[in-house]
Amino acid sequence: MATAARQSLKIGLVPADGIGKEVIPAARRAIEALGSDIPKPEFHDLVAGFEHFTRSGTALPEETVRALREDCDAALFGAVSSPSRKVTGYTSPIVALRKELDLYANIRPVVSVSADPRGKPSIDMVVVRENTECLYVKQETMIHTETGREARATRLITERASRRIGKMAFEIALKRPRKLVTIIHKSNVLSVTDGLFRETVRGVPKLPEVAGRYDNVTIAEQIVDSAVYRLFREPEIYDVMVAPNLYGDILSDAAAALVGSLGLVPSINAGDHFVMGEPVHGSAPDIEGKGIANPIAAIRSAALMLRHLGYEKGADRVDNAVNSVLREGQFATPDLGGKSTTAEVLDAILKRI
Ligand code: GGG
Repeated sequence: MATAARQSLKIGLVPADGIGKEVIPAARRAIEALGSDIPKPEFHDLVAGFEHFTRSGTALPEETVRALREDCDAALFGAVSSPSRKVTGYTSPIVALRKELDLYANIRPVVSVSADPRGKPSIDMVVVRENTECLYVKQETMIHTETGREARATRLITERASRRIGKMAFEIALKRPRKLVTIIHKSNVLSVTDGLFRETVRGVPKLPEVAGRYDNVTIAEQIVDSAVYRLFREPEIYDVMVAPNLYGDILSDAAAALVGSLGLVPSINAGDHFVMGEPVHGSAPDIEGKGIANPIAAIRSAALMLRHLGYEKGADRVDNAVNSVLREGQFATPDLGGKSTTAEVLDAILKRI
């Protein structure tokens, strides 16, 4: 996304549930610390989430969607605690928001921090997850049969969505040294749906509108179960992984284990006209309100959002500050084996920005 000459940067903040309410304010502070390296930020506090649903009967108010569409240049979303059972009238606001704003790509870099600031990270991959289709279209039905209940779900894979997520993966690969795209699928079993995904992504470099553009990008593919196995055995084989929604969701959480904690891994939900940063972690109800949530994934998501908007310098300052804190090791929240609070980690990062 090219940098527009903006006087101000209007950022919607949707902390939503649980520790989202603790880490999104931390990300806001990191953005504010950047001063003139970015246009003056203007924050819009917006509501969504299961907690909001229990209070008001709405998980994603129309006003939140309208404000994001009409008043904001970008957004940060925290986390959501959808219940594991069906609740009448409730649907996941994050899944809905990705669709409403057509944020079709969930881009999740998983990168370790090397001890030497000039060293190469041992883990360095990007999971590019299709964000609007697959089982997340949430078309589920239940019927009662003679032998008991029978539940069905529609899994939607379209050529259009597979093509655009494929293009996104190839564009990301172009900017990386290894330029390798691995397509994740299960088309040995799901030959129609995953078959279409695999074939369409493979076909992206042959599209007339990108003729020659991806000639230097290598394409590999991997069946999803073996991809998970190899992710843990030999993570260095991956560069950019592109996957349908559900596999991408699972793979990126799994990959987070390779870098020490889900509390470190950022993401953006990107479309052609809007970007929304979002930590990969969930709402973590077990630690909510204790002040010990790791703010790094949210802060890195803010950096990723700024980078996507073209504010490289600001994004670098945030990422470098986070990397210094992780390298120094003095301030670490419990998920990383430390005893620091959210506020202490945030302060350490702000001092280094
Ligand atoms: N920030 C990522 C997040 O909230 N993950 C949990 C998740 O995806 N939940 C889906 C939901 O609760 O609707």
